[in-house]
Amino acid sequence: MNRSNRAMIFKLFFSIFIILLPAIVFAQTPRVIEITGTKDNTFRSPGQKGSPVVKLKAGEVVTLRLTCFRGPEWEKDGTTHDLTVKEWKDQGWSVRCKTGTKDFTLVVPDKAGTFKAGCFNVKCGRGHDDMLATFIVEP
Ligand SMILES: [Cu+2]
Repeated sequence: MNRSNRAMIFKLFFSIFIILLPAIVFAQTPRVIEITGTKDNTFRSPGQKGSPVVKLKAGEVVTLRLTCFRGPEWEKDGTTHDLTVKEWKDQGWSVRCKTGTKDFTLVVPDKAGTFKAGCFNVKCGRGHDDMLATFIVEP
């Protein structure tokens, strides 16, 4: 194989790589799950009324985008709410937020089922015990 053939093959593969790059990047970008912890101590999700119900795929990587507002009570360090799934706690599904928006990259565990998420650890005042969301994990 001569030099110009090799250069052509390199150009061909490089072009294919450049064309496929957006697909590769897009496929690896986790889905964003937006949840807001409100000043009234509820969880809300865009496009939904009431307590959020979020469908997830077992094993899926997601970006949990948590936006928090300060309720009637908060912790000394400024933490306003947390979002915890008790069954998944050891896999990172217990995150805390201060006022503002924070992203968490999390892996949905493999077991299908319905799981409750709640503000279980930060005493945010009135409504705290009902500050819930539901995750439905599909196989
Ligand atoms: Cu709370």
